[in-house]
Amino acid sequence: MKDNQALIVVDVQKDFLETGALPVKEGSQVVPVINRIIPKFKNVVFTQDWHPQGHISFASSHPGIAPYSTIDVSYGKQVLWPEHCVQNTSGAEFAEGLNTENGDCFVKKGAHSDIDSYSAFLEADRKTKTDLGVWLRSQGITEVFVCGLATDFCVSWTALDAADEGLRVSVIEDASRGIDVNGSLEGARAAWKKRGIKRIDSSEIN
Ligand code: VGL
Ligand code: ZN
Repeated sequence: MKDNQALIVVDVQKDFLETGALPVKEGSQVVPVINRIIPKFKNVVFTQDWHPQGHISFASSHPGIAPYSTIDVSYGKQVLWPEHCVQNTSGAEFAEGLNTENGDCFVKKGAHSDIDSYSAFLEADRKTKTDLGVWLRSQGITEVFVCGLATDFCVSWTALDAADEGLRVSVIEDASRGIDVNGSLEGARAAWKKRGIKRIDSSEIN
């Protein structure tokens, strides 16, 4: 455990588990892996996707357009999803059994109706910042380990923005699972490589 390292656990919420509204294959399998590594970190961050009803990322907000298709919005391309992680619903709660008790920082994102936010640092307009960057700096953190759901969306965007913040970044792949829509998983891994983001297994954390 090093004082300058943090674990960032991204969106391990009921709606992203196998039985959730936006199911991620094998999603629940990340829970025991994450619980095992939490005690190895002095600083642990938990994020939650936290959307208002009628959110721009919901297919139901765009009549006639099917879930998992992509549309153009003011800030670029937006994949449309089934309604998920609506604020204060059970689907937005952390997965059963995830040890969030000793979390040091909790970040809710995607709460603006007209902007999505995959990243825990910066919303999809690439302007609206969360408090996470400031918090990490205030704790003297220079290296982060990112895991959770989904590998190719919120985990990936969070890892890339962490690199932009000047942090050393690793994605813990066995503590993450992906959605893999239209080559998104392969695209994410290619982007990490370009940015010097490492792919590791939880067994490499000691
Ligand atoms: C996520 C799609 C939509 C994620 C969130 O947590 O990866 N994916 N909202
Ligand atoms: Zn979302």
